[in-house]
Amino acid sequence: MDETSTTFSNDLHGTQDHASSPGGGWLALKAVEQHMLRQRIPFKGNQLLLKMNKPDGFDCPSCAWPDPVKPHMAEFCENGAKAVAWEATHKRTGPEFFEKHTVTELLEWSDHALEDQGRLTHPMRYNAASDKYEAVEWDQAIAEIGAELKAIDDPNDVEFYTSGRASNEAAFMFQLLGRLYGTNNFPDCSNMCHETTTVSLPMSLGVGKATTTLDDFDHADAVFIFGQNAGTNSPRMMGELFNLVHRGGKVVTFNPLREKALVKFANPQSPADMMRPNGTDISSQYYQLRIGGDIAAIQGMCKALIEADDEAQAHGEKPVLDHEFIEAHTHGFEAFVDYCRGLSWHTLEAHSGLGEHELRDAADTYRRSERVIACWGMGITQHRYGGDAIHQIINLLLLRGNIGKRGAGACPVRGHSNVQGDRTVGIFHKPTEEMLSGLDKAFDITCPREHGHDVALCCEAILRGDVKAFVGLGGNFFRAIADQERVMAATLDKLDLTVQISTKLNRSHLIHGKKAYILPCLGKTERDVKAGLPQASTVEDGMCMVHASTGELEPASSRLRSEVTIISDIARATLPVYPKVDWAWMSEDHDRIRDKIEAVFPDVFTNFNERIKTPGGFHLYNAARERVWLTDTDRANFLFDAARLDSSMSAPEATHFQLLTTRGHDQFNTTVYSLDDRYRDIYGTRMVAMMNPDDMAKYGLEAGNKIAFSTVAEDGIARRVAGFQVVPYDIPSGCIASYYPETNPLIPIGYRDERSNTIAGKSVPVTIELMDTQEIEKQTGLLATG
Ligand SMILES: Nc1nc2c(c(=O)[nH]1)N[C@H]1C(S)=C(S)[C@@H](COP(=O)(O)OP(=O)(O)OC[C@H]3O[C@@H](n4cnc5c(=O)[nH]c(N)nc54)[C@H](O)[C@@H]3O)O[C@H]1N2
Ligand SMILES: Nc1nc2c(c(=O)[nH]1)N[C@H]1C(S)=C(S)[C@@H](COP(=O)(O)OP(=O)(O)OC[C@H]3O[C@@H](n4cnc5c(=O)[nH]c(N)nc54)[C@H](O)[C@@H]3O)O[C@H]1N2
Ligand SMILES: [Mo]
Repeated sequence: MDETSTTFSNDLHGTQDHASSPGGGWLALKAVEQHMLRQRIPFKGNQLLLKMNKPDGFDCPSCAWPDPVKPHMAEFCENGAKAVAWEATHKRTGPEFFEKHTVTELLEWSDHALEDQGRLTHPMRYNAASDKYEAVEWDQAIAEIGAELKAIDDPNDVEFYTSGRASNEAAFMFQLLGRLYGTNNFPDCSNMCHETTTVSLPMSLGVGKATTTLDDFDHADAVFIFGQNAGTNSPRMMGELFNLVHRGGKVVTFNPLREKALVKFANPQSPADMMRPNGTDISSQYYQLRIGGDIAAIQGMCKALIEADDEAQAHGEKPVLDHEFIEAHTHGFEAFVDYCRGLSWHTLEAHSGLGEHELRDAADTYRRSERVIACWGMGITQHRYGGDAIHQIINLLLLRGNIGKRGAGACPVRGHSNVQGDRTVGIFHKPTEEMLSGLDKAFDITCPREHGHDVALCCEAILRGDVKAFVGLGGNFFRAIADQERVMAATLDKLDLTVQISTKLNRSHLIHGKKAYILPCLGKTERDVKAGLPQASTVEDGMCMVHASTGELEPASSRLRSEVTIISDIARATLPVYPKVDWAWMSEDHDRIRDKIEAVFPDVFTNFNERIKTPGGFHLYNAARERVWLTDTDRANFLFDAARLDSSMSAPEATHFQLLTTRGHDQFNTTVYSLDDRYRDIYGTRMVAMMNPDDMAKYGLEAGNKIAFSTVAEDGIARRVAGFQVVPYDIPSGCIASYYPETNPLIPIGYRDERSNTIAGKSVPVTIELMDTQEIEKQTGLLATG
């Protein structure tokens, strides 16, 4: 069931229609229509998309980009529409499906094939004798799960995983379940994503979230984008960039790949733009730096600005740096300036892969722009020195007072639609004492104090054999993690219990424990009626706006339960009675859960139920935005750790490549909608290695050759994945790009941002080898029968 026939339309010279077209445009509308039809949903006159991201509708289940306060007629994007269609599909994965296929057989299926079976409809229980999942009644499943969990002696042997689609209400109930069970083991998809930001941004600014709101994008003069592919992963951001460019603002992009929509974009929401064959030029400057070259690139810009400021001062001209802001609000400026002066252009060029003149040009655009926003994504966070790169981004912003002024700020672009909210309401393996005592007081309980596991620590515990049970609230843990094959092998049939609360079948259901359950739940688009009343849930977007989301659609099956109900049912079957924790009462009415959230976090969620009635919701206080600095120095910190930065800039080994693992245009994380990546002109397969043509020539490779990657790791463990077709691509020499999650077995679990443990999936050191005919034939044969 994997991709056996592959075709390439990759064309570096842009002779193809698709290759030469801008991002967005008519092709985006066509893609939405095709995708909906494939999911057997009529496109014409569809009301579904009109309800998306509207005050009275549902929040898009795709990314965390905020909704505008005054939405367009249809406030959706191509990939948001795909995410909705994928959930609203008319296909079903019921008991008849599981009856036909053993788990061993399904393990050979591709990620796309598994999820494409459609929505899960029944609770399922694994039967080891038949090696199949079989339908089970809800009550039975819940009672058995409760009995299993109760039988485990040490609560720290259980992992409670959250993926970022869970609503605030579901996440709050889930952390309460875990903590009353007795653990702070809350591995969270954020640990593979923006944990780097959550940990390192507060060191600079005292907050771990965006200091911008959408309004700032309307007032910015320039947006600098580091390692974030907006056209695919937060396409509604393209609307902001589009407007900015039409106002005369600048977009400056740093990315090893020329991501199509950041080069040119035709805005499907703008009729005039749709009539222009080439769309709008988005980035005025596009810097294809080396993988991991951001630290050097940003320091080069800072150095250029400091030099320009010296010169301006010497000539009695207006200073380049905002000395008033620096004086009043920052700490560490002098030391940082000295450090930058000491850096050699030679090193900065070698490491960034960019020339001094390019970095000076970029710095020039920065200084000419009064108000600058810096955005970053996984191209920054998923590195060993990801946190250090974030510190450099903030240093750059601080030099000209670009924090806490309208039109400027730090904008980490978060991923999952509610990944930020889940953390705010308590999904955290290192909870603060303040939060725990809030919980203790609100519920008259005693929460465990010992810190728990994040994703990396959870994987290590599984590898050591120290985990007995895994409970997943959404997501596809075993496919999204690093060192996937090793962790899967240590899980399959070895854990006592795995429970997955999910909407669709995925690989994590197949990596089952001795006892295993799949519990099917409602999606965001679906009506959630409790005690006769439709329930709204809430989410917090990537710019700290909290708002309600109400599902519209008839549920995919009458048996589905809401996440909140499932968690409450498991809690009742597992935990002793706590007089002040009435699970059933809370789960019947989300207002009651929100009242409890407010009781635990009174300053953050003051008048919670009242405030979500405002269309568009409310903004959570962000101290740095107000120039209040909750840092160790009570100021915004210029940060550089010279020794760490030095090692981050050690010369790249000539003998190996840096591999970046990224998302294609037809995927949402491990959910693969199709094998095409229209924005990179790759069709029909995801098993590709995008390589620099000079590197190909050096290694005697031709387009279409099949190669294997092997990780260069110090731990002596062999990690190899084979079957990637070479595609000549516009990427710096020494760098290769390929897709996530196909490459995840290559990433050692110890390979992560050092402060936050975030998976370093953007710079995996690999060697490559040409596959021999025998191995190719064997693999093709396997896939054909799979
Ligand atoms: N349609 C869709 N939307 C999504 C998702 C999805 O899978 N599909 N996923 C959601 C989630 S959870 C997240 S976290 C976000 C992810 O959204 P992004 O942050 O955009 O994630 P990626 O696609 O992994 O990679 C980002 C970019 O980083 C670049 N890059 C790689 N290495 C480097 C580097 O060293 N330096 C620089 N400057 N750039 C580099 C890559 O070329 C790529 O363009 O999107 C969210 N939205
Ligand atoms: N190599 C590499 N690895 C990476 C990354 C990378 O860039 N490179 N990115 C990392 C990042 S940023 C992230 S966020 C993680 C993602 O890791 P996860 O969040 O664990 O993975 P997803 O693929 O988003 O999860 C998809 C599954 O979620 C379930 N689902 C969908 N909607 C719902 C819902 O409403 N409720 C419930 N209960 N379940 C639902 C479906 O069953 C679906 O199969 O992966 C990380 N892994
Ligand atoms: Mo993410």
